[in-house]
Amino acid sequence: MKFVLPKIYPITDTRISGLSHLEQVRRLIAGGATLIQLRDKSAPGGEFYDAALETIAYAHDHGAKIIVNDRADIALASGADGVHVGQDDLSPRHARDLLGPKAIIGFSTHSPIEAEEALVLPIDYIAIGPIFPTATKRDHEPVVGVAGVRTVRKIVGEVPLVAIGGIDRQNVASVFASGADTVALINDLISEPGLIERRMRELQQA
Ligand code: TZP
Ligand code: MG
Repeated sequence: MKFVLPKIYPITDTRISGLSHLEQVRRLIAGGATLIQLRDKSAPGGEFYDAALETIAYAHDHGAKIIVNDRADIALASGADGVHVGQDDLSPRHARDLLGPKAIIGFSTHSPIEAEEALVLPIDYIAIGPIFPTATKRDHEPVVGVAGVRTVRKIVGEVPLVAIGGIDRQNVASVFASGADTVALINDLISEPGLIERRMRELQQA
């Protein structure tokens, strides 16, 4: 059966949470997460690989999947469930060649045009964003708003659509109402380390 994305797709960040990837993953899984992306823009490759390895072991023991951000090489070496690549990373075609048919491959887009171009790629979901302004991603592309989600939903048809950027407990319902299948979040979910499990539960009920 084709992989179905959960509604809430958490992304880790060691700086924002002040916690290791593993500790974030533990708390997110305790709150009900089944798919988590590891994102680390500053760790050296070897460190990110070690973090991926221990996190994947824990996640797999608890029935959850791990997607590695940016680095198809680390996804392959660590036995991750997939990779999430951006416009400037190793292309989805090359990632698919490396990781094989069973891997989950996600691809970032930032406009209706990029989303349309993504339709021919060997990917499992299209991400669109940022939806709202966010301080998490430096120099981010212009926000597309919920109107952008609506436009991209029409373009991509049945392809799973992940919305990202500035999403929180207050605006999440508007993002789903605009056609997103899934929302990916960092700040609202993990910025208060003591509340990660609770936030994960709250978001799933939103
Ligand atoms: N790509 C587009 S916006 C963004 C990424 C990785 C950051 C999302 O983080 P937050 O804190 O949920 O806005
Ligand atoms: Mg990237």
